[in-house]
Amino acid sequence: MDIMLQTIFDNVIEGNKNEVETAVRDALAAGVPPETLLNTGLISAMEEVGKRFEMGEFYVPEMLIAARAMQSGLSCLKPSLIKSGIQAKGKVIMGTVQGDLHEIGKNLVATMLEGAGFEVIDLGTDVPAEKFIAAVKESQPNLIGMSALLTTTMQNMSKTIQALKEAGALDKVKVIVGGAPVTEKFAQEIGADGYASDASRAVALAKRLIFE
Ligand code: B12
Repeated sequence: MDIMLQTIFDNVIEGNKNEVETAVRDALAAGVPPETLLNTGLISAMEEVGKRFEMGEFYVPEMLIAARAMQSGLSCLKPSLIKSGIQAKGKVIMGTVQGDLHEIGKNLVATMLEGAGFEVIDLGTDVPAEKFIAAVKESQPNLIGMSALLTTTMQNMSKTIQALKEAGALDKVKVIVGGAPVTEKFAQEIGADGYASDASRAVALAKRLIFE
């Protein structure tokens, strides 16, 4: 791995927020493509953090400080990921479902959607079905994006879709789902309109569902 990417990778794992910010800025200035920084530097570091947690080498506090470092790296990268001057093409409501506090993937999907010209309304994490329903009524989006990172909270995607249907909130709105444990098969089973495994596929999916 390139030395700059290695520096980002190592500092995310160690949770060194300031070092991550500096390294991301330096790498951008040196002309490293933002997508490479994102995938090889930031995202792969979070994967390593997950592995260490699974092996019992990392606990929640380590995971949390690594996540903070990743988030600040992501904010430095955001302007480069978002290409300015693109007109909004559609409105998307994003949220992590009830019981789930993981937000990095959801934020990344939101950033990439913004970059592609969508208006994104971010409901945050631990979002109950009622909040999704209220937001649909208030903002009339084209699409809802739900994220879940825990096998336990995945089930709340199904409950939320059910509740949205019962409230008549899905008549004109489509739902896409994602998050590490979510699969295409699961998405179909719970009646979602689409699934994507990463943020750039999420953008392609959103475009397809809204404009085709
Ligand atoms: C960081 C992290 C945390 C942080 C989150 C901080 C934050 N602000 O987000 C903290 C410390 C809070 C945390 C807590 C917990 N965590 Co945690 N966490 C992680 C970790 C290491 C990384 C997740 C991440 O950010 N990945 C990087 C992003 C970019 O990837 P992503 O989220 O998958 O998103 C991408 C795609 O999935 C997709 N996507 C995501 N959302 C959406 C939405 C749509 C619509 C679409 C289309 C696509 C899409 O696109 C994204 C971009 O490419 C994972 C390990 C892992 N490898 O996933 C564990 C992990 C998810 N956590 C786990 C666990 C167990 C927990 C805790 C229960 C630990 C505990 N004992 O307390 C708690 C639960 C708290 C809660 N109620 O939510 C387990 C889950 C196991 C399971 N099968 O359910 C994992 C897998 C770790 C492990 N290997 O055991 N965690």
